Amino acid sequence: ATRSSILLTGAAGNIGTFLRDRLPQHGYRLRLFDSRPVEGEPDAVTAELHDREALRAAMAGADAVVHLAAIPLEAPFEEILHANIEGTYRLYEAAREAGVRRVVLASSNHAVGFTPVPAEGAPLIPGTVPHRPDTFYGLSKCFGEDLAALYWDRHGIESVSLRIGSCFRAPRSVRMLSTWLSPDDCARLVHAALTAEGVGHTVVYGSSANTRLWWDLSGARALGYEPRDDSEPYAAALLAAEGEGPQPGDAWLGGAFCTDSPPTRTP
Ligand code: 15L
Repeated sequence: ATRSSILLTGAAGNIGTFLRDRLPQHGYRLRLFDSRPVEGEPDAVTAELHDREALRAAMAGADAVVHLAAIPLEAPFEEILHANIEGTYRLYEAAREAGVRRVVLASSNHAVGFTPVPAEGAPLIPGTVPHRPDTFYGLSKCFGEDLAALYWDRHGIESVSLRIGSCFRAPRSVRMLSTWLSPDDCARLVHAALTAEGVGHTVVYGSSANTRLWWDLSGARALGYEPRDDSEPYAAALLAAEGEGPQPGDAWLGGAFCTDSPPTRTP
């Protein structure tokens, strides 16, 4: 069978690097795109999403796009506007022009960051809660989800928007015991989002099968995602290091992003 060809934007980034290492094992051929050079990948395209010609050339013949490219933390509004909001618009326009049928979009828990953390024993947060962005960064992810909906309703381009939790090699805080998405589960989730049929425009949460999960993974499971990892083995060490006392922002899903000093991009 011919392997499908995926345009991966943000290929040099944190999640991009995880997916570069893993998606080929799921049977994909990758074309890499990033504003920064991708280490060890001479064929990667180094260009801005605003470079229409470079994006058009990279998109030509792709079966689908996995769109990760963005400023991944809080930044001044003008920077978010340029990179995340306009960048995602440019991506969808290029997909429409190239006739690409599916986009897997990296949204974020920060699109709903000001949603209260569920009390113990309360139902998990469903994918249908209203947008409650916690930062301009989170707002750009709300925009991305809505743009995805627009391009489905108006142009018939399917999207799966993944409200990713915290995708790192290992959880880095007590909060991430709830939000962690392991790199392997991330690849499983993206594979499911690329292959599920009839997704239209779907929004799902992306986490591993964490014991302390806050949100409902049934949307992702309906795509065929079967998480295999759980952050719980990291719990004892993280709780010992951090203590069980309250942390700034921990009443809300977005954690530190909900405080007066959300994490910002280091240049
Ligand atoms: C995100 O959206 C960020 O890009 C990432 O750096 C993490 O901070 C993550 O959310 C999180 O909520 O932990």
